Amino acid sequence: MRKMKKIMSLALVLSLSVSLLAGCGSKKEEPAAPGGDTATETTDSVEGKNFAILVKSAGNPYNEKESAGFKEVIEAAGATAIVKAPESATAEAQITMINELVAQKVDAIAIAGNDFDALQPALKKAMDEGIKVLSLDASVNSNSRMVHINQADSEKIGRTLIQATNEMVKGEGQIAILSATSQAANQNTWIEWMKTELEEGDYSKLELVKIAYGDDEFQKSVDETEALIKNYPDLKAIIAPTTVGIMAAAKVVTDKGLVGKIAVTGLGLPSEMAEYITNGSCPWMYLWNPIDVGALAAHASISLVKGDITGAEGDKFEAGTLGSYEVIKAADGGTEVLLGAPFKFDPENIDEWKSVY
Ligand code: RAM
Repeated sequence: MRKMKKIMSLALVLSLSVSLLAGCGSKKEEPAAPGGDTATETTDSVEGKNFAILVKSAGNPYNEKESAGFKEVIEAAGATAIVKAPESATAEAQITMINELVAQKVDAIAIAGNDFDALQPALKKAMDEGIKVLSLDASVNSNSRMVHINQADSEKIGRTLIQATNEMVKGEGQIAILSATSQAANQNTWIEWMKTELEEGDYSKLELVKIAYGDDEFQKSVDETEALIKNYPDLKAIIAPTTVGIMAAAKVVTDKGLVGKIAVTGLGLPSEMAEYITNGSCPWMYLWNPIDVGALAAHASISLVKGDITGAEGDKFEAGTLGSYEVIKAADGGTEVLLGAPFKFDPENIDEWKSVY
């Protein structure tokens, strides 16, 4: 735990002064990239090239941290980072922005998808024009991307959240999930693993009564939490696998004087959740470093544009201070790069982390 914290702090500090291994890319012949790109050229430098990141929506600090990590790495490589975020987390808004980026002839697009399938025509068009496309955080389907940057093992996240909740409610009672949008691939995958854990484990006295969607909007997440509490007076826990949702749920539970009666857990930013971990509304929660998710996506984007990788299984690349990564097979039939393990935040460590991210 101490070692882990040290490594993460070090990575964070170093990521602020990261210098890329510009000029170290080895030239090699690559097969055609998924998505129809015909030829992959190789280049040693990305100076002057344009790298876009398109996150789920504006006003979400998690997305802002992802974008900051991306920008830092891209600019350190002498390239330009274009940061895009639609007002709300919809596929339509992202399609408009993808089309703009294609018209701008950017070199790469890293996207946290608001829909698994709906972005395919727009992203395929981008790849047909030679733009390198990858997803991060929330994947798009394997025909719409060259590789996905996955923040942590999805099965582990889903199963761990049920095990934690079970412990918090002492094995008994009604529980609910407060998610982001109903179309988000990351939340939906985690929820599927939560359901699998509920079926496979010894949870006969736990009852999942409802999955609500706050759309990663704070007020909607507050409203949905209030509705859960009203409609299920015996509710014992809320699992929010979204940083926006978990903060909204913890605030409502706190404001209504329900600390100790309803436990909130899920995935939260330490900076936003410190007060709720301290007051006990959220006994503990999990996350990874969103700055690193963005930074890893930037390194992968650069390696794709340089032609060092195509996103094929077995591809290897250097991600600066984050270390070396390998492209592996993803559960959805495509490929992915796994950032690392999720990290647990509790009353003992939250004060050390709240200023980090
Ligand atoms: C929210 C977003 C994001 C997710 C985190 C955990 O900020 O939905 O996609 O990864 O929560």
